Parts: sequence; C-alpha cells; structure tokens
Amino acid sequence: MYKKPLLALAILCGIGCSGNESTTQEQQENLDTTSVSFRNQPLIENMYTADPSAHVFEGKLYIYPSHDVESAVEEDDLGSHFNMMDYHVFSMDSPDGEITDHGKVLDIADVPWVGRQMWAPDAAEKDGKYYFYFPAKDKEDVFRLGVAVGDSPAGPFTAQPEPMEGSFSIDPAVFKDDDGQHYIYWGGIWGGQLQKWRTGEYVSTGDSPSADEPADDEPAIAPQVAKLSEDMLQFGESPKDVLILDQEGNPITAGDHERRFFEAAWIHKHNDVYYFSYSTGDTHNIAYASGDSPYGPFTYQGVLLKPVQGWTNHHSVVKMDDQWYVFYHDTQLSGETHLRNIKMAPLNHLPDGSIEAVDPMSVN
Ligand code: FUB
Repeated sequence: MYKKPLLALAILCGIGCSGNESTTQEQQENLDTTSVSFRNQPLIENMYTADPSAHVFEGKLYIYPSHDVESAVEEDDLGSHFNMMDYHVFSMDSPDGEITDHGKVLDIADVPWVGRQMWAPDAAEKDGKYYFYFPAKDKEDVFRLGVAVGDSPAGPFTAQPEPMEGSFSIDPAVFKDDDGQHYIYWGGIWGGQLQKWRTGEYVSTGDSPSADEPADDEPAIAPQVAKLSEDMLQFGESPKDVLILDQEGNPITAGDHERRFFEAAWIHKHNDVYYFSYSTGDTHNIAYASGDSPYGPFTYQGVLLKPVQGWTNHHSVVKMDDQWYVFYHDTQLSGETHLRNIKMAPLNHLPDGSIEAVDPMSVN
C-alpha cells in the first residue's frame, strides 16, 4: 500500500488524458489551457506534517499531526517509508490566525516499547490533563496504540511504559460525547494490519496488501471502538466493530473499495447526529456515514473530502466559533507521497443533514 503517488496523475488524467486515442485540435487546445491548482495552502512549510487531528482546547485550535521525514527506508506496499520518529504540536488562536509550533512533544527514544513508525496521533482532555494517543510498531513489528500524558494541550507528553493493553492497528481518534464519556476509534487495513486481527489474535498469512482480507462479497473489515477507561490510559471495555451499512441496511462489502473503511477514523457530532468519517484508501476519498449512537451502526452517506494529491487521505473535523473545518494533508510542498503538508478548509453541513464535499483541487 501507499506505494504510488498515483493520485496526482489520476487528478490530472481525469481532466486531460485521452488514453491511446489521438486528440482533436480542440481537445489539444483545452489541454494546453487546463491546469489544476490547490484550493488551500500548507499551514506549515518548514517541516513535513500529515494526518492532522484538530481540537479546540482552552479556546485555541490545537493540531496534532504526524511528523513526516525523509528516511533511508525503502518504499514498500506496507508503508515502511512512512518512518516517523517524533511528534510536534501546533496551535492557532483563531482559524485564520498565525500557527505556532510548540516544538517536539514526544520522541521515539522516550517510548520504551516502540520499534519504529510513529503514525497518525490524536489527543484528548479530561479534568485538566491532556492525553496524547499514537500508533507505532512495537519491537516485534506489530502496530500498537500508546498513550502519553501532559499538563498542557501543547505538551510535552510523557509516555506510558507499555502500549494500551490489548491494543492493535493504527490511527486512534478520541471523541468526547456531550455527557463527558470518551470513546476511542481506530484501525487501518493493509499496512495498518487490522486485517491480521480478524480472529482476535494476530494471524498473518503474508505481507501482500490482500493477504488476510475477507472475500470481496463478505462484509468489509470494521474499524474499532471502545469507551476509554476512567483514567484515559486503557480501553474501558472490549473493542467493538463499528458497522458501516449501505442505504438498504446491508454491511458495506470488502470488495466495495469506493465505500469500505480503510483507515483514518474520525467522529464528530452535529445536531445530535454522529458522523463517522474515514479514508477509503486505494480510492482516496474521505467518506462519511451517520448514525444515532457513538457505537453506530452508521449508514454510508457520501464523500466529505475528495482525493488530494498524494496516495493517502487523512483528515479531522472540528468546530470553532460556529463554523466547522476539515483539516487534511496533501503533497503540495514535496510531490512525494510520504512527505506531506497539512491544510484546512471550511466544511458545511447542509439543512438535510448531508455534508457538502470539499474538493481540495480546482480546475482552471
Ligand atoms: O501517516 C502514516 C499513515 O498514512 C497514517 O497512519 C494513515 O492514516 C495514512 O495517512
């Protein structure tokens, strides 16, 4: 997975490529004048950042991204070249304000159980303490979820010596419901290893992206949810499948790559509706589904964020001053799929409860 920076090509070809057929003069003139541009600009330019999880804490927007780095590790289908080793935290006083880098808040050297690859994090607040959740491979190369604790949303954070008990896979996202209960959502297939946990144990029949996946007509692998424990450091209950259904009430199937869950779970609540959103991976959308409980089931509704430049698409949704925003990343600064830069855009809920899809690119 995560292999080819296909998306940029896909976007460009969507408007301009004509396969093997020859182009007419009119088509050629259109090709000459058509260009694709980025609707939004990177929030940070002096380092590569990705997978932005945004929250409002203490009246400011805080952003918890991955910190992408150039690495000597060769690119492979499992995303080994996403070889991140630390995290920074950023904040903004307002959505159009300056962005502040609060510096390095956690380093791989300070987490005894981590072997490599510190991927997409998130953070939560409870009783004035801040909890930073992150996935990383342990010394056996199995993804686990870790927690680190701090006194400020800006960090620094001190990691627990062990990963969360019974944790697996990637991309933790923590949601605080109106009653104060925190829920953690997570999971990612292919390089994120979720497909290897279908029996409840880690079982691997190989490293190809399709190894261990269900047949195309079987229900897709489900993202996971659990209440957090009172102390925020462990699952407070056994993980449960998050069911994503089609409009007829049937589970989305594994072969339905346009709609099935791949990674990057996020949840937000608007007008008492729970919106569960996620990346469809190899079809590059951020899709969303809605329901009336934090556990789901969620009914697939459509696309919230269209494909970005770069293979991965990963987002968060946050409200500040009565306006919703989507944070996401693309590869505008580097053109390399593993060296990303974070961005943001307003996100609008329509009166019928649907969400207006954000298109990160514009065609001129
Ligand atoms: O940043 C590494 C991985 O790429 C994340 O965990 C995925 O969601 C994808 O964005």
